[in-house]
Amino acid sequence: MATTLKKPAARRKQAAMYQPELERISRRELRALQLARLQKTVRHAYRNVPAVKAKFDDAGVKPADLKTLKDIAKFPFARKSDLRDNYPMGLFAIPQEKLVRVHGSSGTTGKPTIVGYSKKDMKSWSTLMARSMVAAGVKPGDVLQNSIGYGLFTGGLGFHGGAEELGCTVVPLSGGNTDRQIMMLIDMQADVLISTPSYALNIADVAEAAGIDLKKAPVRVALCGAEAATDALRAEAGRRLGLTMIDHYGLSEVMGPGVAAECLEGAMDPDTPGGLHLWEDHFYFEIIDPKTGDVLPEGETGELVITTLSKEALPMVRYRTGDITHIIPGKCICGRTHRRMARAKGRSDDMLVIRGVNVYPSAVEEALIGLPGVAPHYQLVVRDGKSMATVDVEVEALPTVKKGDYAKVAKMISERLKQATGVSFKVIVVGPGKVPRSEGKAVRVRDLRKA
Ligand code: DLL
Repeated sequence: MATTLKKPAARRKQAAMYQPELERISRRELRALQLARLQKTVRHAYRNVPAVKAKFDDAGVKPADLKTLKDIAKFPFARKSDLRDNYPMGLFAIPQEKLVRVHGSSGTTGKPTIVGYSKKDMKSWSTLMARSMVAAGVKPGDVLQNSIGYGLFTGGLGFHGGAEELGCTVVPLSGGNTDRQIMMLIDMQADVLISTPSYALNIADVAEAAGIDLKKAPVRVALCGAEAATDALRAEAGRRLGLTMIDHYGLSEVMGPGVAAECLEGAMDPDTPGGLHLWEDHFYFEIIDPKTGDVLPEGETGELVITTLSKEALPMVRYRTGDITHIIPGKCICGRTHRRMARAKGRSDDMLVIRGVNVYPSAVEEALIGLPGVAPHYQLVVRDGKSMATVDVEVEALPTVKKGDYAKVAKMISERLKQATGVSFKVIVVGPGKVPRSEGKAVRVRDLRKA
């Protein structure tokens, strides 16, 4: 009679899931669901977005050509420029009366790229965010301090919707005013902090300078994302705040946060550093060679390309994210069947080519963090040079380092960077607080070139 019941011990081991039937779906069922949704998305975009129809026609493909999942490779890519060329709402597939929300890209220059949501899109988004939060160990009733920007940026309101869907108490602070953030974390006895990794580090700095030990506060987990951050930076922020950092990935063009998320079990497992479950029932993921556009075999590193599988307002077919990552082979210990991607290294357009060598700001971060006397705050400064641009690394010294020793510290950093990246950087060591602090996405590259 009791044969269908699992043993209590086995049941206790199961990771908490928001939608267990979808999160543990068999790969076979998932593929069938993906194909049906992919065909629907491609048809919907072709029928309702003239710019998509023109592009498919130019490439000589029709929705009916999509018979298997692999057939998606026949379809043309979508790029950020498509959104710009059709600004603000030319790629939307539903009439404006059916739109319930718009958001935008976080670009700081020029016009933002505008993205939209139907009522059903909003429901899918908040459900995926709730799913991601439960994967991070968040429970209904938890107090969440949301320190990610609200507004056109998808971060603040994306997490907000998920928290309400799950039944959490949201403290909607948005980014900035760090003293107040610290006060509220303590006064509201927040269980969860939501911020970018660089802002979490800024909060730790400001608290420590004020003599406040946030490790004693109840906050146990930080839901972090929106920017590339190395394991070293995340570990440092986590240690100083006394919490576990969980990574969330997403982009406005296909939804916002909630596209991929780390699970608590995986984050605690030393064998799977930085794996984020790709929510494959709502998105179809490919990794391509950024130069040739060819789809790469599973496990190889390349550019992540995403097709939405449920979006009504803005269906996106083969969107080139610019983010460099790979699929982690094998199953996750949490029991979810959705594959995982490695932490995104940064956008291909963040990459600097220095005297012929490709350098990501994250490689510099990796090398810097943890060096004696060096604070985890840095910027790469690009200037016009005689024949080509020069890139200097500006790094902050810890308050314990005497000014007279800055040159020695600079030499040590320069040697470490040369070893790690193969590039000889000029390193400028500056005093505490001199590198601008992040209140959202950190600015890692300061481009001072005139053109
Ligand atoms: O940053 C959405 C988001 C908000 C994700 C809050 C997670 C948390 P956009 O402003 O459109 O959307 O920027 C998207 O940010 O293509 C990546 O280059 C980068 N990015 C986002 N999350 C991560 C992450 C939001 N976890 C762009 N790791 C993406 C590395 C990330 N890069």
